Amino acid sequence: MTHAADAPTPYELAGSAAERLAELTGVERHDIALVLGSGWLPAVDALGEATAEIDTTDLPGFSAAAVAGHSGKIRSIRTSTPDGERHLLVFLSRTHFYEGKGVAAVVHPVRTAAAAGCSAIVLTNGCGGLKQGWQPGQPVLISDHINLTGTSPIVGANFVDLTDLYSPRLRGLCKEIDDSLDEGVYVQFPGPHYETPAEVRMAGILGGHLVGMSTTLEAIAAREAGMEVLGISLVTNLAAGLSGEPLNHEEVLEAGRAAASRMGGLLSQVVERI
Ligand code: 8IG
Repeated sequence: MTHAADAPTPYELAGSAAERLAELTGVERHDIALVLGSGWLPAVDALGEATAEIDTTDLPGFSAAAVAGHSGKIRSIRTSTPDGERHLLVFLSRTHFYEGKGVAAVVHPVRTAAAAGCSAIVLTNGCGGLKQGWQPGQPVLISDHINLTGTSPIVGANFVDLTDLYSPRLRGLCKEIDDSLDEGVYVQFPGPHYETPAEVRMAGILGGHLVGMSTTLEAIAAREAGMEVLGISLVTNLAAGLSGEPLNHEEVLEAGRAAASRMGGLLSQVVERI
């Protein structure tokens, strides 16, 4: 996208959102951001004491949330760690690529988090799983991604390196907390329809293990902004064609409710150690 001479750049818009965020939350700088995907909302209460909750639409550049089970809210949470107090910035929903609002809208929360001071971001999602033996309700660490959206959040000749995009250090911390955690390559399809069984087979042949509709563009924007990225998928369903059952959004929400305490425990412990 190009910008009219008088329109703010995406970075300026994120800077304005971060300023307003500081005013509305009373928190000058946040430390770690989390984006909660499908099925992750029930885990949020484990993170700590909410000191403020605001509507995304109160900040410049955000538009309203569109999916059931997602709420357009941002929570500021205070936690204490052995190293002192931390301020978490938790997005209870995200803007998806399939909403058609443009890539800049998809990554605006990430850029706002960076402008608000966050040096790390935890991107979570609900997704379909391809690996034999994975069960609905199982969290999987994202080791790498394949971006099938055909686009990038970065504009212009900025050749951002994506080697080790999903921080090996942060994945290691998660495995110290729970050594049963598996890893996988996340494949982002544009959506909003789920894959056909043939597309799921394709994703597997390409080296993918998880299929979803989010995360990769946000991770790229986070890397561009210099943040450390942790990606965690909740396998809410077996990918299309693997279970013999059709996919539905209700099973996604149910998998989240069932796995909430495991995911809440994982998130709160890893955030404490980041
Ligand atoms: I939750 O099976 C959830 N989101 N593309 N495929 C894709 N997105 C998803 C899926 C899935 N499950």
